[in-house]
Amino acid sequence: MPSHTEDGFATKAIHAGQEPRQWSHCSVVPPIVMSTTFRQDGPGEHRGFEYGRSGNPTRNVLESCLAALENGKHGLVFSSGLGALTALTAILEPGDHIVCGDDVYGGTNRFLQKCKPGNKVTLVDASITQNVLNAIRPNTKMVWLETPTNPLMRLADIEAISKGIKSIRSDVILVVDNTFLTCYFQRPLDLGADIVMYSLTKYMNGHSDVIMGATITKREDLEQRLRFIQNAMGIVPSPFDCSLVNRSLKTLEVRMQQHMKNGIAVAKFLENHPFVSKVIHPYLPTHPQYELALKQTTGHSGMITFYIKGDSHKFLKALKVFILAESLGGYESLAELPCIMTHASVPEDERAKLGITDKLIRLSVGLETEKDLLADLEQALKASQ
Ligand code: P1T
Repeated sequence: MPSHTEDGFATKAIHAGQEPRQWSHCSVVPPIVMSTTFRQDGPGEHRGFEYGRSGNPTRNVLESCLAALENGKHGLVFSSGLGALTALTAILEPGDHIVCGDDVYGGTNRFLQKCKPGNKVTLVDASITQNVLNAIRPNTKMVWLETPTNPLMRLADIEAISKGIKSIRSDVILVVDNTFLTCYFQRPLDLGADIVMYSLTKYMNGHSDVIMGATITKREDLEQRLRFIQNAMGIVPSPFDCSLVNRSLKTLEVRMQQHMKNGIAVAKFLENHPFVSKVIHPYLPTHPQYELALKQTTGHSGMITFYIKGDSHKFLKALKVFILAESLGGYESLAELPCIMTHASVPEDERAKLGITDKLIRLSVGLETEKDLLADLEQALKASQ
C-alpha cells in the first residue's frame, strides 16, 4: 500500500470535491443546499439538478470526496449502512447465491439471508481464502466480506480472494465492508474489490451524530445500477447530514492516527492484565494474522475485543469513561457485550461456534487521554472479580 504522505490523503480529504469556484459565492465551506427541488430553464432543461432525491449539490460534494479518498471513481451515499446493503442486494436477482463471511455485523448477515425470495447464502470463515473460493457456485453473484470482522477481528486476504474469484468467474461481485478500518488504513478497491461499502455512521463520520452508509466503486456499470437504485428506492440521506460527514472527513487522518495510538495502548494494557484471558487486535504480534495485517493495511482503528476472566456484566456496569453502548468509531470510547447487544440476532449455536460468548467484550477506543482510559479499565477489571 502506498504511504499516506505519498498519496496525499489529507489533502484529498480537505479539497476533493470542494473547489470553491464551483459556486458563484466561492464559499470555502461547501454550502448546505436544503432545497428539495430545482428551477428548470424550460421543461426538461435543468442545470444538473431536478429533484432532491435524485441529486443534491451537498450530497455530490460528499460523494466526490469519498470516491477520491478510496481511489474509486464513484461514491454513492445512502440513509444508513444497512441502506447501502439494501441497495447492493437490489442488484441481485431472485435465486442468486451469495457467499458471506460468517462473522459479520448481525444485521448484515440476517438481511442477506432474507433479502430476495430463493436467495441462498453460504456463510464461510473468510480468514481462510480457500473456504471462500470453494463456496463459489455457478449461480454465485456476490461475495461479501468484512475485514477485520465484527466483532472477532479476523482478517480476509482481499487480494488473494479477489484474484481467486476472478480466476473462477469474472462476473462475481466482490464487496468489502471497510467500516472498521476506513480508507485511511485499508483500500479494498486497490486490492481488487469491486465495491467498498461503509457504515459512515462509524469512523468516517466519527462524531456519533449521523446515521449514513456509502458504496464506492471504479466500475461504471455498477455505478449506474446503484445510482438508479439510490433514487428509485429512495434510500437517500439529508443534505444536512451529508454536510456533517463531509466536515468529519477533514479530520479523518488525525482521528484515525489517535484511535490507533490509544487502541494499541489499551490492547497492550489488557494483554498484560491478570484478569483478562485473551486480547484480539490485528496489530498485536499475538494475532494469528498479524503478517496479513501488516501487508494489507497501514494501521488499525480503535476496535479491540477481549475475553474477560471475571463477570462481564459487572465490568461493563463499573466503567466510567467508557460508555456502555452499541456502535463504534466516535471520539468517545464505547464498550459493549456483542452476545446480548450488537450480535444478539446471530443464532445462539452460531455465536457459540464463533466464540461470541458472554466473556467477549468489544471496545471502541476513542480519543480521550490515554491514562484516563487505562485507569478506567483497571478499576472496572477489579470490579469484575
Ligand atoms: O448502523 P448502520 O449505519 O446501518 O450500519 C450497519 C453496519 C454495517 N457494517 C458494519 C461493519 C457495522 O458495524 C454496522 C453497524 N454496526 C453497529 C451498530 C455495531 O455496533 O456494530
